[in-house]
Amino acid sequence: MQSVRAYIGIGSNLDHPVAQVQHAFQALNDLPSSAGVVRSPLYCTAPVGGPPGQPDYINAVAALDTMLTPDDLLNALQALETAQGRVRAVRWGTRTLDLDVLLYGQMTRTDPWLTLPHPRLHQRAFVLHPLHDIAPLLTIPGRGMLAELLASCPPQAIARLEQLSALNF
Ligand code: A4P
Ligand code: MG
Repeated sequence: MQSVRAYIGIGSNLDHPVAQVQHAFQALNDLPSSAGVVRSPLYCTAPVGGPPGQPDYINAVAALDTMLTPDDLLNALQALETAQGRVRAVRWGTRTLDLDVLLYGQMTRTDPWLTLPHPRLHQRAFVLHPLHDIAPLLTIPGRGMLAELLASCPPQAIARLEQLSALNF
């Protein structure tokens, strides 16, 4: 079986978010039948939605080549979230680690358990900026060119914390 390039969105705003995201890069690289290809710089981002008063997020994106099926990949990501102390209490509430499948190759599906591409990816600067850093020529199935989505997405307070050259896993 050939591997598929998947893009994983990473977010944390609880319990040392920078360390949580760095730990997640390592854990993603260690997933079975998968290898980390490149990771984005870290971003500090204002919360979008959710309860008021939550701390800023650290966000990033990782590219993986994986032979896991999309369902097995999501199961593996949820296990990593749990291993890093994720508790699902409030929708869009604070979290130690959120791992979303942004893209699995060019696959599209609308199953609520796993929607591909991620249903809100095209609206969110905290995803589009790091994704564009590592894959500027991507096309998002059903949405269009990543560079155009980035140019037209709603403004959001975000700051890149690292140089673009710091991209190794
Ligand atoms: N699910 C469906 N499709 C996917 C997919 N492509 N990837 C299902 C991952 N999960 C997917 O997710 C809820 C359910 O979505 C899962 O059970 C899965 O089967 P969750 O991780 O339990 O909860 P969540 O992340 O709170 O929900 P949701 O709706 O995925 O949230 P979003 O849209 O990801 O937003 N602001 C900043 N600045 N940075 C952030 O990272 N994140 C969120 C979460 C809100 N605001 C933010 C950030
Ligand atoms: Mg999520």
